[in-house]
Amino acid sequence: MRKESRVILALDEVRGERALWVAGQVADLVDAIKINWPLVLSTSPEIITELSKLAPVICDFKVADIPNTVSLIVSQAIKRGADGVIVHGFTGSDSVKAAVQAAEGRKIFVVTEMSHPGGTEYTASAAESLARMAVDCHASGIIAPATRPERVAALRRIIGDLLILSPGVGAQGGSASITLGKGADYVIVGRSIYGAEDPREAALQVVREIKSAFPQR
Ligand code: NUP
Repeated sequence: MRKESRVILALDEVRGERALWVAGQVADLVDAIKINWPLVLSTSPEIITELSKLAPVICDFKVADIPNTVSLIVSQAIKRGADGVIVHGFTGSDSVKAAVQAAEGRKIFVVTEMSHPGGTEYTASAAESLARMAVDCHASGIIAPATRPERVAALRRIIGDLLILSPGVGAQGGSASITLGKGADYVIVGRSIYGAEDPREAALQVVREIKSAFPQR
């Protein structure tokens, strides 16, 4: 995965043709494209392979299951061309280890505190243990909330140099530059890019905001 713009597009567009068009518009501006169930269910798993021709693809399947099932899901995503898969950690370390093993060197990201308001109800209190577990299981990184940048900073202190991918920028109210300033490696941006009339211009706005906050990067 590149580390240039620090922006990952969350492509939750359910119209397959428009999704591919948006991906084509911004592929050179973003470091990866993250897809989730809405796009896969409205098109087909083949979309993973299609998009992987344009940019590294992260499958945000939030896998939460027993180790055997986790392993089967991760293997299928990797076989189709995914560069990474997002899994839940509350299932326990055996499930997360199964994901890391099935990824065969591709990336596994563990969800810690979720970015939406409900994320404070259950995930916030478990987030630090989940982050520690991600380190112990040799995950590539964690998902942490751009909507609560101070939590990104706290989780960064726990995970050392693992990657932090932070959703919640734009539509959910988070700021790209503040989140990166608190220690995230990448921000994940969905609706405010793919939902814009001109997705390339919307992506450029985020890229410019980051560049002006960190001109030396
Ligand atoms: O805690 C999380 N919050 C979150 O929004 C974990 C996630 N994986 N996401 C995903 O990031 C969410 O499912 C969506 O695909 C994307 C954010 O999109 P948007 O709010 O920028 O449209």
